Amino acid sequence: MTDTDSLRAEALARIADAETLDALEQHRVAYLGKKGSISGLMKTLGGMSPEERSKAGALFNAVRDEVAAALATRKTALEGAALEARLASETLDLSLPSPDAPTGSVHPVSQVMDELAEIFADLGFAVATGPEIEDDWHNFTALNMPESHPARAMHDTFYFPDMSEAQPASNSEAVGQQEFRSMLLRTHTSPVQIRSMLKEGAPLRIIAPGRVYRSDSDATHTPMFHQIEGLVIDKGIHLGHLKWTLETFLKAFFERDDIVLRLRPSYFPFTEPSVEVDVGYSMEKGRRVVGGSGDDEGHAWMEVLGSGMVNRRVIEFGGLDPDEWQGFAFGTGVDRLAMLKYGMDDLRAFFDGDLRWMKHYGFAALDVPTLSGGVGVGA
Ligand code: 2NL
Repeated sequence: MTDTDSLRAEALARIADAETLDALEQHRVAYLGKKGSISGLMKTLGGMSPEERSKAGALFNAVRDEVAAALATRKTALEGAALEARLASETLDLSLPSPDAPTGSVHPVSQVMDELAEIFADLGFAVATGPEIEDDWHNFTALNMPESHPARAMHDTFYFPDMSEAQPASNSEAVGQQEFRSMLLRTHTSPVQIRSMLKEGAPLRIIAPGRVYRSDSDATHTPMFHQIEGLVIDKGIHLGHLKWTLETFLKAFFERDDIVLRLRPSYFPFTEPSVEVDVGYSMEKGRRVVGGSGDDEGHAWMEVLGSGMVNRRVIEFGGLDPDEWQGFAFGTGVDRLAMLKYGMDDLRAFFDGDLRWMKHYGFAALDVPTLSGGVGVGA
């Protein structure tokens, strides 16, 4: 018993004297560790008579608990002292100016995409997305461009190598036993809308923004660029709906009310009739927009959109009955819209990744376009 008392006294004294957390840990191991002296005491219980064991067991347990509690108390005290010492030695001067942290910026294309999504969300359009690697059925055939159609050649398509030997097409909407679907990089975002028609049915009100690819490269064309298309399918849709929607969109996007539209007849295989849309603004009001050219009445006109009433055949390819459902659609280049609105003059610089250009034309991360705050915050 006296052995136990002196072991207890020695342990408590050493723990109280421990100066560091390391020293304290060594004491814990020496007393309570697997091979520690208090653990050793516990092992002697096996050789005792039942009466002895219940008495000694209670005592050993009490000593063990007391030592464990002393270790915890000392540990808290040492940690507290360490923190006090650190706080005393480290200082922070809150009056110093903040360091020059590098800030990123939002690319004009991303900014304009967000502006477009915001404007069209307000008009009830959902954003639809789809694959950039497409098959020629969704990219061409369903858009009323059969294999022989000259518009296919006009699109300068990037085709993937013919994998027909390796991977026969499994899905065969328009594909016979012996035919295979060639894969390509989508040349417009129209296939996204075909997929939406097939999947969601009608009525439908969507915009499809995204990357598109054409094998074309010069001062005004890059092999990858951004397009946004819109599609409305419902009952009794007519050209008036198209004109109102595009006028409302363009006024919101260019943030001016004096915008007038000029609709010119055009041709796209997927719309009938097809309409090219020019936007006109009064030149007296100032604020020139890049690319505009004047006419006799002091109006400047810029071609901004292609559009039309969805061709009946395309509605059929979308799995709908064209006698029941009609629609309008439009498409335009996002990069071009960004150039017109924010005054960039070289498309190629968009994709050079030059940080000086980004610093000049980029947007602050918090310039989120909102209809209440204005969709186009100053660049
Ligand atoms: C342009 C013209 C256009 C469409 C795109 C479309 C999509 C479906 C059905 C019918 Cl699913 N039309 N899209 C219609 C007219 C014009 O784009 O100049 N794009 C750069």
